[in-house]
Amino acid sequence: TAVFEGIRAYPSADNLNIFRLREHLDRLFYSAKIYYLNLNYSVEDLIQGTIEVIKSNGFRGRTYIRPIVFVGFGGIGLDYTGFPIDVAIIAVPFERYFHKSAVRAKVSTWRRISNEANPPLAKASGNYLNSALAKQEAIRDGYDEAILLDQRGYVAEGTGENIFIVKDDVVYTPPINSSILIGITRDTAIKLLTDLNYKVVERDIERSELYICDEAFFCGTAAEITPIVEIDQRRVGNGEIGPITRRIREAYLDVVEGRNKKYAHWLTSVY
Ligand code: PY5
Repeated sequence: TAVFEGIRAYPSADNLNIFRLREHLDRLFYSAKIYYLNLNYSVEDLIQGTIEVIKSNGFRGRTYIRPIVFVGFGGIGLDYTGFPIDVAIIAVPFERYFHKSAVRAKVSTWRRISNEANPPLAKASGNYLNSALAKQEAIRDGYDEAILLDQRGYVAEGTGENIFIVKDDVVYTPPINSSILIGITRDTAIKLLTDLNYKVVERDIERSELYICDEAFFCGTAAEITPIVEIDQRRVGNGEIGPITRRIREAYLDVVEGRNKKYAHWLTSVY
């Protein structure tokens, strides 16, 4: 019984910076709250703990951080009232999640878990069994990633990423009631696209819109901005990485690698 986070740290010219650490830890706390997991630590404690873990490992390159809050020792049942709630923070050197510059995706035969059963906006460990089914199916069918539809049949998200599509220079992404994790990279992408003067619309997306869009990309901490160039044996646009996807990917890297001073407040320096 656990909730967790996925966070990245990136080297800049003179430091290693954790991207939107506070927002990730805030989400960890609200995921925990949903499952009645009451931590004896504050966000401030976990910020310090995260920095300490990276420092004591001496990491200087791209790093992935995985804090996990879990029910500690007490018994084997589901009534964990009064059991200790433990936290572990793991950090590992980590470069790319997808080992390709652009990916091919398939709409999964599995549906995304629903708010009526396992709320997707809590980043709970159990949610990833749904993701694992979809991911394994996609990989075994020769694709790189799966796109899950929600219980209503609208596009929800990837197995570990949010999704955006572009049509006629407008950018669309599924709304928060479409069984998604409210991604911090999604929020970052919306802000950066708006800065670049693109119109971003949060609305339900039909499966068939995936087949007629000009561009599509996944975004997430691990995936960063990953272009999607094929969906269900149909080329996205002309099958090349599109111009808006290219721009947002560059803008994202400028921010996380410390080149965009406007968003310096999103970076927590380790050293
Ligand atoms: N949707 C799901 C289901 C996710 O697991 C993730 C992140 C996202 C969206 C994007 O959220 P954010 O932008 O806040 O990272 N996935 C984790 C990650 O570290 C784990 C992937 C295995 O990217």
